[in-house]
Amino acid sequence: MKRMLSFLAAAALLCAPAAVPAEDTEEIETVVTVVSAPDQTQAERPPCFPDPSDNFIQLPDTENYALHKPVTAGAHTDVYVIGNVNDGKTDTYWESKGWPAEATIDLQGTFTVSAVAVCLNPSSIWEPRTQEIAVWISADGETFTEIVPAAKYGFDAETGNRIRIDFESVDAAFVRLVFTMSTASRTGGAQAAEICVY
Ligand SMILES: [Ca+2]
Repeated sequence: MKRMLSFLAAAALLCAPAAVPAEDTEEIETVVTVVSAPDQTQAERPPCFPDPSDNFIQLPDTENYALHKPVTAGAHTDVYVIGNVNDGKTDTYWESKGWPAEATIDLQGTFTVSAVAVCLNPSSIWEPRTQEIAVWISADGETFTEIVPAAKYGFDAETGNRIRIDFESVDAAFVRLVFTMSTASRTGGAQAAEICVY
């Protein structure tokens, strides 16, 4: 019993808050140092980290004559209407229903053009694929002339999921891209997030 009492006494001592003599407490001054950070308006990358966009197919930095212009095509799949193809956003796209798939852009004026670009969503969830494309032009929207015969172009997120077709400068009021094939597994038609004309 005596042993039990001493054990309880020891336990009570251990659990009791330590008494701090009043004269030992002293206010500790809080020191705050404010360090101003340099202004940063965009993400910065250390030079030793490669920028994935360094591998992207470069597009002309001149005006894209196709942007927001009237565009027509045949049947489309689901909600993927042709108007998505020149709204300036790579997260909206056109998907044709079947082949061949023609997208005709009315440039609303005659322009000297020398390149077109076809872009998909740059995200790597878009599987690499090959699409076969020809380029036609017209002065009046009725008579079209083929200026670049059908050829196969590889789309890959590694290179920006876009392709560029350059050709001899020519005056055009309408530009038509004719898609005749795609190797993408989950589509029965052409796909393009943006068609650009330079
Ligand atoms: Ca788009």
